[in-house]
Amino acid sequence: MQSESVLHELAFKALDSFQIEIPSWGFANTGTRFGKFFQAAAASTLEEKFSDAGQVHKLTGVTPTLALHVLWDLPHGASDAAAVRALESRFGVTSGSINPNLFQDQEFKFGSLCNPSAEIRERAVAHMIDSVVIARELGSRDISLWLPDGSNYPGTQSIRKRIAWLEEALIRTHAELAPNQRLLVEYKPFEPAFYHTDIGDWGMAAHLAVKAGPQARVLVDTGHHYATQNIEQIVAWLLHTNMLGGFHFNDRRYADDDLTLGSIDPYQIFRIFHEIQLSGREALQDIAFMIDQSHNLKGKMEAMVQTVATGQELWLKAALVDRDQLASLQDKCELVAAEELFRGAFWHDVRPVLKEWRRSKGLPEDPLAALAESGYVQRISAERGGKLAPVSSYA
Ligand code: RM4
Ligand code: MN
Ligand code: MN
Repeated sequence: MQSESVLHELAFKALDSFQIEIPSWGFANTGTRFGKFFQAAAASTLEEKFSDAGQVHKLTGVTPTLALHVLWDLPHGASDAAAVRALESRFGVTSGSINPNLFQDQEFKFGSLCNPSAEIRERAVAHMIDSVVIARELGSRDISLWLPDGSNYPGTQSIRKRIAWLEEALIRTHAELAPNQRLLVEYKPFEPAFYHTDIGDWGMAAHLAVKAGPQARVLVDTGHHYATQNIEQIVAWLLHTNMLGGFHFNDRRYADDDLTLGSIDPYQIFRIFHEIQLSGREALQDIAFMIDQSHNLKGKMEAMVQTVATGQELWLKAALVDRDQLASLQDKCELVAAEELFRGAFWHDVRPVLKEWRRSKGLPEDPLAALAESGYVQRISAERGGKLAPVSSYA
């Protein structure tokens, strides 16, 4: 490990470079396919989601943008943009990635961009193009596509035809992007489809992104892998091929559990962060860090603040790896020494320096405690608790 003063400087630099986008759906009532447990503090309007996001940003200082889901947050499309703009300035956070919704409409039962019906595919492409327009109106760089399409039974759909339809749809969407916009292609091995998913892994996503055009990249959702997959290796490949567009961070134990970041396997996030930090500062500009979580049991505000703080801790730990020293140990095949150096950074208690950094920025030292002291959750629970109306998000 380096000297204390070097560590301190490194830590501050690392923390200055870390920002993470929070999702609007992380504040709303969500559930599982078995049901939902409503929370009094849950946000049910976009105004409430912006208010919560503004509060998280005020407490942590590192969440300036809010990811929006078109159907849940902008049901009237681009004509909602002016209202969203007003919320941005009122609550001090701006719109982040725009997430099209191709999974809730009844007509998408057998697929959206990959539906065998040309007419339905056309409607799905129109929704993608609307999403590009919404993003442009809101000044958002990224359109973040998660495609639910797939099939449940062997032999019931042509996998090859669907690849071609998807290529065509993404080429058409890409053609609508402004020069500063990007199309991020997310992958997921299963769910809602159980036999084949049209974008099932990072190879398929990377192929589609290349095919779509130069402004398309891959989005890695940490929960969208089989249990033993080596995600940092996928990240290293995407970095090497300049195809990494961003992340949906969360944690999982079994499937796409959407648990809070680092709650099950913090070492994995550390390993991913290490690969990113190896690739240098410039690359960082092009990698969108986003949270994609659904807090069914934990308080939503608490879970979000906890997640952001955990992200900072793990980012900081990864920054403490002495990368020159590690490279030389790797080259000499000094395995145990290399591993101990790597693990040493992971076990380093970064919380004191993180507190110091927060103080230096005029932020509360302990954002979770500050949230509790602020009385914000009690206030919104009292204000919102009465309206436990069902909401449409199942994230
Ligand atoms: C998917 C995927 C998407 C998210 C939806 C709601 O599993 O992770 O990114 O927007 O859920
Ligand atoms: Mn996701
Ligand atoms: Mn997911």
